[in-house]
Amino acid sequence: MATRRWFLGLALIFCVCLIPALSVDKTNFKTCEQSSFCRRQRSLEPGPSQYRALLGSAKLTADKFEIQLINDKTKVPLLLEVFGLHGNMTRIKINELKPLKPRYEVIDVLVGTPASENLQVTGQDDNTLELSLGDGGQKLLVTGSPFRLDVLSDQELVLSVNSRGLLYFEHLRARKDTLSAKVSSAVGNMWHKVKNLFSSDSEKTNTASENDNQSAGEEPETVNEEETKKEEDEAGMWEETFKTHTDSKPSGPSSVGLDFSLPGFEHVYGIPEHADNLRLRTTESTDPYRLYNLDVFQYELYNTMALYGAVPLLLAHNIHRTLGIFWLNAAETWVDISSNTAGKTLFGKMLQYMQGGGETPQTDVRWMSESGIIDFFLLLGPSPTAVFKQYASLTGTQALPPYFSIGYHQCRWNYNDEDDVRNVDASFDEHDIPYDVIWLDIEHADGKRYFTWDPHKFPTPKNMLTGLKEKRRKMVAIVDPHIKIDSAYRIHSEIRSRNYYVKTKDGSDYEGWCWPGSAAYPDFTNPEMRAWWSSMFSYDQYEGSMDNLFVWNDMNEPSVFNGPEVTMHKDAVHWGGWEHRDIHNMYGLYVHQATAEGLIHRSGGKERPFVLTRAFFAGSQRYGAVWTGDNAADWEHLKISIPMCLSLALAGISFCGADVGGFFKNPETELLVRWYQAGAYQPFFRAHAHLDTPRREPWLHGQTNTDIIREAIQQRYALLPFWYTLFYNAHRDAEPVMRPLWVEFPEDMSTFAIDDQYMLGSALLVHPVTEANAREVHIYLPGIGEVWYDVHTYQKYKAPQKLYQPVTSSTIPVYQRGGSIIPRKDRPRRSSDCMQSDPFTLYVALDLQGEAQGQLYLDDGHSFNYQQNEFVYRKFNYSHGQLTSSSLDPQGTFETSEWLERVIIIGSSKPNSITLHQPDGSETQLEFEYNSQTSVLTVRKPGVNIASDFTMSLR
Ligand code: NBV
Repeated sequence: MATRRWFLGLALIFCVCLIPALSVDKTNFKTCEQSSFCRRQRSLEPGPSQYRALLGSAKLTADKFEIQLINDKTKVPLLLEVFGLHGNMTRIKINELKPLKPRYEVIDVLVGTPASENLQVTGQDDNTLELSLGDGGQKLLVTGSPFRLDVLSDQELVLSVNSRGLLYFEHLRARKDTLSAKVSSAVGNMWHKVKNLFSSDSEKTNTASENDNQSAGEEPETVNEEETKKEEDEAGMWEETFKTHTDSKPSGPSSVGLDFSLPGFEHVYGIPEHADNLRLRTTESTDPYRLYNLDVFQYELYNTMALYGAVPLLLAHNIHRTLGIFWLNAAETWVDISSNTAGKTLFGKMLQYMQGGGETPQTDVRWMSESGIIDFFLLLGPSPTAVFKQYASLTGTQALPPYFSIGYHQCRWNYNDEDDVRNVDASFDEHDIPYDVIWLDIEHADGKRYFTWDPHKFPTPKNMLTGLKEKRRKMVAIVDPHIKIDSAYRIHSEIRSRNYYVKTKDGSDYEGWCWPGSAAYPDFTNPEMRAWWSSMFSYDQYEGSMDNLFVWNDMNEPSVFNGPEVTMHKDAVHWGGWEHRDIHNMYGLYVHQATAEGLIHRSGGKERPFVLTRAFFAGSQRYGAVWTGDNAADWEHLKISIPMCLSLALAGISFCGADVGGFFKNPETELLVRWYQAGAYQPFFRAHAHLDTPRREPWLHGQTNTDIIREAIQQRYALLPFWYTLFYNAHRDAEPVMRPLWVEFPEDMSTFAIDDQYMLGSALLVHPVTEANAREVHIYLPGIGEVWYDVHTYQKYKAPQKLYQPVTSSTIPVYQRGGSIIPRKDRPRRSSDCMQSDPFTLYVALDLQGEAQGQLYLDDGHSFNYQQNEFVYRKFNYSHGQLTSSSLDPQGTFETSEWLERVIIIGSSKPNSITLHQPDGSETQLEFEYNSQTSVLTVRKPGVNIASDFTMSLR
């Protein structure tokens, strides 16, 4: 039996590895029609809601407003709770008033309990209640029958909930047929039994189990059994089969859904991860966007299929306002989007009437989740930055990465052995190409037993790591969450003996097939399991590891080769008795969290971790970087890497990148070179390749191409101080590092659908070449009354304009915005660490008023000491011929020897003299050069310490 399973496993691995790169096998993944709750919900069409809000049950307490809802058909009562939150946000929860057993409520995603504002009932008539929503001047109208919610801001309708009547709530129930009636009547008992599987933790179980909604409001009407029975005759309510897999659905139907109408909005974004354009499409004639973390082999582009990660945050933007809807649910979720329905809905009509005619655009969004409760946050902006801050106040900001990790990473599946690593490392030096990290994939471990090393290929990992350390470089090794079932493997036997594996519905350890053969899956939802996993990264536990070894979590959707849709069975059971169904989209987040905490733990809490993850959820930004998984060496995949990372950035995850060169297939040289050029301007910059592809390190493509790749990587390294400052701003203020043009130009409608170019911070506009044989690219330079400078030629362009930019194979179209100042380090080195004490050059690009501003953040680049104020945060300001440097945060105490070597003022006129004034009163005349053709002034050797105040005056 065991041999047969092995054979099957190997056959599977063989198929996965060797199938020629074609395209995704869609039959492996469910359509909405095949996912019974999606089918059921979608069959409910817009119309008057079946729900009524019982206005008499309304209750206002110190921190919330609550009211009961009743379904007029089934008579099942729900409880709706409204929390007005600080900072222009509202949270709304809808749960059953008296669920048969607790329904799952997401924990561990929010960074804390959001602070509430006082709500007030400010008006009421027969069918409506008006609430004022705290500090933002917003009102919430609760309409009784049919039930709906409307959010108004300064008398203007911003958003409506359930205005299309799509509130859908499958109450938990006992199964009606005789055989399973017994099963269902025992549901309550079983719940406690299942909990006992996790004996050591039972008292710590998610407090959702202690929910007590029983006391709220008035006595509900009796449940209409007949209606409930009618519903249940539908297939898929109590059992669902997909291909050869049967989902036992022990709790029966439990899905929830709701619609949101956004009058005045035509552009919606977010809900990563999909291989699609930045602006979300309407899904009236396709499947909805799906959020269900999956290992999709050879994913297809421009569609709504699910991928490895999910962030249930949608943003809407128009010239007046940006808002966000954060749907906090970790179960399989589908999102339908429709638009131009103004006139069809009551509110569209109302708005049209209020605005005096003309068809008002409207977008409607419908969320559908398989289980849990309805729990959503309305982030009312009104600016893009305000929405980013609101979302970050709930889920946290991007972790500040260690400095090395924003350099270049060299990866492939696999670097074969220690010699291979040494040779690749040496070749970078031979070819004068900077890099920071070399990566090891699954073949480095002993039989895919993570935390170990193959004794033949990697017999002396510490020697190897020491060699890299001497070059001031790092290594990343993969640690996947599927654990080989092998009693001689310590990690496995410890997890088993501690009872930390995910369970099957019958209570045994859940087993599936993955890279090591038969594998089990640690239950990362269990905090004890996470703490134990973290402890495995200590130097005395992870043998052969050193402080320059970092980690990569792959396959953490989780990927289960022989599971339904290549993932875990939904009826598998986690800590606290929750079904995998309830927490699926969070599994990867928990793996990432436990790993990142492990790296912090091994350093005694001192050092910042670097962990890359493939699966993610809301909040993953707190733990490190994300990449877009197994792309392919195609031009279209290069192109899609931009909107994919932009969508992630909008959803709080700034540290994003795509495999440079494409994972599957062999890139033609031109594509590889263009990909390096594009990747150099994306936040996470790593080349990676499939096991079966020929080697493609940067020096293998002829001298000219090596030179172009070197140049792209060197440009990345020169800009590292700028990147690091952007990451600090993301960490501190929730500003996306890479951002869509509309974030910077929110009133310019022509930017709203652009996703082949983007901004880095507010200073650089990047439009990578993503076409074969390109001779020119079409670039849109936005901003009324603004100017842009080509960073290579300093040529000045007035905006707004559409620019036809001729390109050669070495061109990367990048423009610095007039009015910005960018710090760079222009001396090429072996690695970022080697640049540590190098001097800075400031690139000052003047706007039409002759002004410019910029920032620089620096610290030790690796520890948490910045949290004790060991940082430098400077502001540069140029106006009226004076450049001043002052502290942006005087609390910063970091001391550095880094100094200012040069200032380049772009768009300048020629001065007669330049004087440097320092705080001690000294004045120094500076040398300079002026190029009248380019209008560029180069000021030589100011020589001041970069952390000190100074003024430089041009006369
Ligand atoms: O570990 C092998 C690969 C890895 O190189 C890749 O980056 C991951 O996305 N892994 C997937 C598993 C195999 C994919 C065919």
